[in-house]
Formats: sequence, structure tokens, C-alpha cells
Amino acid sequence: MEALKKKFADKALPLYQELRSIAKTNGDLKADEVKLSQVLGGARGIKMMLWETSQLDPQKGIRFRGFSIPEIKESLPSGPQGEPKPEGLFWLMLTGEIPTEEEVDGLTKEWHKRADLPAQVYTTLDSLPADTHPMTQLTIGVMAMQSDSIFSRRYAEGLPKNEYWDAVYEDSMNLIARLPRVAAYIYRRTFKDAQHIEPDTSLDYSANFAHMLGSDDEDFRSLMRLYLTIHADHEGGNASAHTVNLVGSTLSDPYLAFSAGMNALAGPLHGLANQEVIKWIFEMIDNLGTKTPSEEQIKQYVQQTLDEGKVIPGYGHAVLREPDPRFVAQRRFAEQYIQDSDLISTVWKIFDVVPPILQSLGKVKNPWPNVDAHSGALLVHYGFSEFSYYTVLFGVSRALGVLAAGIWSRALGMPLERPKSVTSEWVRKQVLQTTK
Ligand code: NMX
Ligand code: MLT
Repeated sequence: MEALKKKFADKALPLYQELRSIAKTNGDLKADEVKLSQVLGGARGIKMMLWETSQLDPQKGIRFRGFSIPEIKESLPSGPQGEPKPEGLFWLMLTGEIPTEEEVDGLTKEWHKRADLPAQVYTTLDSLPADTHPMTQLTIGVMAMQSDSIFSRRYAEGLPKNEYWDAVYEDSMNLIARLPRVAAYIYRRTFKDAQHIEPDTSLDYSANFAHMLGSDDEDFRSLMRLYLTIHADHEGGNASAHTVNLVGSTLSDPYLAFSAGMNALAGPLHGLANQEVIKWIFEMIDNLGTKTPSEEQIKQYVQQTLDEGKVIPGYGHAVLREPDPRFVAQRRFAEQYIQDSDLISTVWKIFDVVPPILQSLGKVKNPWPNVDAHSGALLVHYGFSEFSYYTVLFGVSRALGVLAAGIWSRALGMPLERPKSVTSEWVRKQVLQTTK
């Protein structure tokens, strides 16, 4: 058994026993109380699932197995310029331990070994019109591999429950290994006249992905390491993770579950916001006729967007109540690696202008920037200006978190997810009962 799989099994199987015993002895303890405002308000804050890989604090932001982003940057094995390798984060999410350089190198090699795509992925993608949205291409590309699922095959052969996690682990490792090839293929066929670039397996996961996209710039490789690390997981309740969890709980295999999650990520209130942000900034620049808008000009454009009944993309969050540490990490990256970019200066000016305006509306719970407010400007700086592609990069990263969590769910014997719904009549009755 490979080292990561063995380490995971050693941790997960005792936890399975412990949680079963907790459910038996303390199952009646309350985890939460639900208010009508939560039922009518997108289930905000309701505790209803187990998610081992990360936890989100409204003020402090994301913690991956207890580690903040600065701590991750400090502790995980990194590339030559010091940005953390996502291989290390995956290891941490599965084991709770910071891996050694050697363990991370071993994982890079393991993913290279598993990265070949079945031929039908290429033919399926090639059959799509070139203007098919890259996120649609991503889910179709993933679905084209589903016939390879080890879980599905073994389940049909009569897989016992205590081996589910093993088959899900194999599928998840294969899928993570293959995603950069699928994603790069989509990018090159859509935007670069199908001039594809062979992988370079001497590189780590992120640098090889950057290479297949078309860049061997050392700074861009570093950005990819950081990008793929910080977008990987945001606890279980976000729309893409929750979708993967829900679909996975039916024992759909990781290909089916992950592609369902990508359809959630493709929505403009979720991962597509990174595309929306840069589109909005370019429209503002066009509209104002300057690449260096003043704060006053930005204020007016923000007001115009709100007056048109639209949201300011990249701002606000369902959980966070402070600037997103993932925004801050990208800003620090820009400060360190990029001098003199009008676009990045504009992103920072928007950060100065937008929060007080959103606060003044009196209804926005979080006026601060989220992860998507910064990423596009960095990608444009390194020559990736095809913004309809950006959410695919988010998706490749998100695979690490949601698939690691899926392995946990099967190892911990999590059942079919099936919460309760109510009708408006039931809601009315609750109100009548308490006001009688
Ligand atoms: N611009 C304008 N209005 C906003 C914004 C914003 N950025 N954020 C929230 N509001 C409004 C929201 O539409 C709602 O209005 P109404 O009552 O008229 O329907 C009101 O403020 C209260 O919303 P909140 O409770 O603050 O936010 P909620 O938890 O419902 O939604 C988001 C969170 C992220 C969906 C919301 O802030 C938003 O639409 N932001 C812009 C899109 C975005 O950046 N999404 C990316 C999130 C990160 N990700 O990658 O997933
Ligand atoms: C995410 O990374 O999934 C987003 O910030 C949305 C969320 O956490 O709800």
C-alpha cells in the first residue's frame, strides 16, 4: 500500500470506531437549533455535516486541519520561491500531518504515474463547439472518464462497505492526477488553436500544469502553487463542496460527485465570480476610458452597478465577516512578485472604495473582498486574460479538498444525506402557534 493511503487508513479507521460510539452514547446531544430565518435564508450557519479537511472561522478565515494560510505557507514543503505545494496540502487534509519533502515528492510522482487520460476524453472534448464554456467542458471531460471508475466497477462486483473508502481513494487519486491534463487540454483547444503541450513529469504538480497551459515562467509557477493551495477547500458547506458531499453520499463515484460539484462552482455567486470580477473591472475601465481610474471614478461606477440592481462581484461572503485571508495572500503575492501593474493597483483601489459603500446599504453582512476579488488580475498579469477559463483553475484546486473529504466520508461510513424540507404552510403554522 502506498505511504499516504496507509497513513490515512491508520488515522481514519480508529476515528470511524470513535464516531460510531459517540453516535450511540451521545447521539441525542444537540449540535444546533434552527431558526425560521435560516430555513428561509439558504441554511446559513446550520451545522449538519462532518467535514474533516478544513474549518472556516467568520473572522479568521480558513484553517486547513488547524493551519491558517500563513502557517501553511510557513510549514508545507514549497517550490523554489517558497510558495507551498498543493501536494502537501492534500497530504495534510488526509492525514492531519505536515508531510516531509520526500513524502510530497513521492505524491508528485504518484500523480504523474496516474495522469494519463483515456482516449475518449480527447475525442469527447474535440466534439464540442469551441465556444462551449470551459466549465461545461470541464464537467463533460470529467464525465467522459467516469467509465474508468474503480469504485463503480468494484461496487457492481459486490464491494463490502468497509472497502468503499479504498476504491474512492483510488478514483480520487486518479482524478486529481488527471485534472491538470484535462484542464490544460480545454485551455489550449479553446484559446490556443489546439496547439497542445506535452506534460513535463520532471516538474511538480503546479509547475507541470503551468507548463501545459503554456507558461514556464518561474513566478507563474509560484502563483499556481499558491493558487492551487488556497482555493482547495473552504469547509463543507460551500455550494461546490456540499454538492460533492451530497452526491457522494448516494455512493455515486468520485467522477460523478466531482462533476456535480463543478456545476455548482460554475455559478456566478460561487466560483464563476472570479470571471465576473475581471469582466466587471474591464467594463469599468472601458466605460471610464482610463486604465488608472481614481477612487472617485470607481465610487461612481460601483454606485452605477448597484443602481442597475447588480451585485459587486468579489465582495461579500456567506460566512466570512473580515477580508478573506485568500484575498490577502494573493495581495501579498502581488506585492512580492509584481511591480507596477495598473490592473492590480485598481484591484487595491476597489478594496479601498467598495466596503464603505456596501456597508452603507445596511443589508450586506460582509462588505469585504473574497478570494475572487484578486485572482483574475494576477492571471491577466501573467498573460492569461481569457477570463471564462478562470473557474476551471478554481475547480482543479477545489478537487483536492472535496475529493480528500469524500475519502474521509466513505472511511467514516457517512450515510446518505437527506435533510428535511418544509412547506410555506408549515412555516405559517409555526408563526401562528407562537403568536397565539
Ligand atoms: N454587492 C451587492 N449586494 C450584495 C453583495 C455585493 N457584493 N453581497 C451581498 N449583497 C446583498 C445580497 O444580494 C442581499 O441582498 P437582498 O437582501 O436584496 O437579496 C443582501 O446583501 C444580504 O446578503 P448577505 O447576507 O450579505 O450575503 P449572502 O450570504 O446572501 O450571499 C454572496 C453571499 C457571496 C452570494 C454575496 O455576498 C454576493 O452575491 N457577492 C457577490 C458575488 C461573489 O463575489 N461571489 C463569490 C463568493 C466566493 N466564492 O468563490 O464562492
Ligand atoms: C468557497 O471557497 O467555496 C467560497 O468562498 C464560498 C463559501 O465558502 O461559501
